[in-house]
Amino acid sequence: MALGASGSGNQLIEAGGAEMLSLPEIPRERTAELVADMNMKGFGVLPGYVQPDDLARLRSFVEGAVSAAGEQYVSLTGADPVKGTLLQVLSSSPAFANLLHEVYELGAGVPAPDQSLYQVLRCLKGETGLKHALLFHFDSYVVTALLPVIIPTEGLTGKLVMAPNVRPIRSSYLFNLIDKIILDNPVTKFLLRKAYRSGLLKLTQIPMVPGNLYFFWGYRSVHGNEACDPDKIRATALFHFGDPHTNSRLRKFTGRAKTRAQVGAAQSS
Ligand SMILES: O=C(O)CCC(=O)C(=O)O
Ligand SMILES: [Fe+2]
Repeated sequence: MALGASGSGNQLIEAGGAEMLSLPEIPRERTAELVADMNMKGFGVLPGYVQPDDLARLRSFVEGAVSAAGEQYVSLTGADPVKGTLLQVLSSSPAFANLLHEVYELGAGVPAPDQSLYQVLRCLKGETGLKHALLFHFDSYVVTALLPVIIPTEGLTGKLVMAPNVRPIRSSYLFNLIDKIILDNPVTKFLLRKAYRSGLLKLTQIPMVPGNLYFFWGYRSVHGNEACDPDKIRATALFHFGDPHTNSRLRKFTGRAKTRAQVGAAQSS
């Protein structure tokens, strides 16, 4: 369903007078459809979430960042390195945070925790970009929203691939850690890559369209991206929300408590 058909119009969002971002308002019924798609197909899409003009400016920013990295892989984590861009405006917009909270609540059936969004701009290019293909993993956060910024239009386009919803939200960090140890080791990763490339492992393939906003249960789904041509840029902005294990003493003990989203610092502040 096209967003324009929701009839609710766009909202202009301003950040410090610098950037204006025009975002569609998503009615709750549309969010419920999105969540149903995430549960049933593995992912939901809001087509044309970001306007072409906004996207064009973001594209120039990415090209600059990749050029500064010597036309190689670069990832920018948090709001600071993307200050003044649409990505910062987006992650600090209450409407955007509310959308992720609503997805969380409709999916998890419990109130959204008081945590900020964790954002990453991930740019693949060159040989180093290729090294980031098919690195299958679970995210640490329940909801993943993915905005493709630049996607190659021919050759290897770097589709998102996933085995959706293969695990529940674990009741304890220990079970989550066991899952991660099983998946996050070089042997499993190698075997999964091999099985996928040989066609033995069938995964849901999602072609990426810049400007669309894709949602999936990153914590519950094994996922990664296919390779993209090393001479082209593939850039995706990721917004993660809802870390179920912030209070785990085990995580603090094992030193994996690098809490990247801030707890008790909701975005709307
Ligand atoms: O860029 C992508 O398509 C996915 C990246 C991802 O899953 C992640 O950064 O957690
Ligand atoms: Fe991920």
